Formats: sequence, C-alpha cells, structure tokens
Amino acid sequence: MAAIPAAPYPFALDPETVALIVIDMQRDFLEHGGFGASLGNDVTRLQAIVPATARLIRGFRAAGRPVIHTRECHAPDLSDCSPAKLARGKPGLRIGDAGAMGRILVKGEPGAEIVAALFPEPGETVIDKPGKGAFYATELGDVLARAGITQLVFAGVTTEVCVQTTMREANDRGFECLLAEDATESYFPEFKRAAIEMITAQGAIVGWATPVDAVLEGLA
Ligand code: C5J
Repeated sequence: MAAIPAAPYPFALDPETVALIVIDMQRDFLEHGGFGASLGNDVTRLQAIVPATARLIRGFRAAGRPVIHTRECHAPDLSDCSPAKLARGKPGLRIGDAGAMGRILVKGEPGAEIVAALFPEPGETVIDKPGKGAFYATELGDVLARAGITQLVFAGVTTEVCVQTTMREANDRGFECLLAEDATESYFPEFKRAAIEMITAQGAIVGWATPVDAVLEGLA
C-alpha cells in the first residue's frame, strides 16, 4: 500500500485492488465534427488530455490492473433512453438524430466509439451506459465485485458530468475514488475546477485528486 500525494490528503493506493475507469473518451465528445463540437464546444480542450490518459492506461496495463472503459450511448431503438433525456437539447441535435458521425450517441455508430489513441485492448471491459453515471442500468457493479476491486482511479470526460456522477455513485457504493486530474477535462475550465473542489472538499467527501504521475508512482 503506497500513500501518494493527493488532495485533500495523501491517498493510500492499493495496487492489489485498484482499477482504472476511463469515462466516455468517445469521438462524439472529442473530435471536430462530432456531437460536442456541433453544440459549439471547443473540443481541443478535451483532446489535450489524450496523452496523459494514454500514459495512465499504459501504466495500469503494465501493472496488470484492470482498465475499464465506458461509452455514453443508447440502443438503436432508443428503448434505453428516458423520454426526459431524449427531449433535451436542440431539435436536430438530440440523441438518436443524424449527426456528422452517425446517429448521435447511438451504439455502433462511429461517433459513439472510443477515440483511436485510447482504444480498448482485447479483454478489457467496455461498459455502455445510458445514463451519466456508469453504475446506472449497467453491469459495472457486478464486474467490479467479481474482480475484487475496492479502489477506482478515474479519468475521462466530462469532469463535472459523467466523471463526477460516476465518482459519486462509486463513493456511495463504498469504493475509494481517486481522480487523475490531468486526465480529465471539461468544455468549461471553471466547471472542471469546481468539480475537483466539490469532490475533494470536506475531507474527500467524494474522493481524492492527484496528477497522473503520482498515480503511476503508486502503482509501481
Ligand atoms: C455529457 C459526458 N457531458 N460524458 N457526457 O453529456 O460527460
């Protein structure tokens, strides 16, 4: 067990029971011409974390620890998308509508796929999630229980939406949660900052945050 520097205080990383969860690093959120860009967002902010995220993934693979990927996406018939979620956004730019990378956030469409630089390796778990949180309506809880995981390191996008939601779900389920702060990003820098502050406030009320390098040192 290695105590690594983290906010709000050192995190006791257990290399025997930790897994990495990489949230929604999908083409529709990161690439020019995707869903995120069509909403007017600057996707270069999200692209900038790809190298750090790739380094983190390589570190977990090298340490023989699980790497779990998630994708926010829905069945082609949208049967797993609540009417409330379906109604959000501008007409023509809603879930299931035709976008430049296929139907927006629909499983099997090019835009729903994970970016090439972070593509899952054979054997790695990929969780398709219909919600913002990765535990909601998915097999994630069972996967983690079967693997004996007690700690989760988080990376991915966006910090204040799917990453923070999943960290909160995990925290309530008893996992110790550590955010890799340079491997997560938001379209809105102030939201990223605020999310990290909310997560680490009040003695790690949701979890801890630390740079990728510190996580990798703890794994070694
Ligand atoms: C959003 C996500 N922001 N992955 N999805 O809708 O954070």
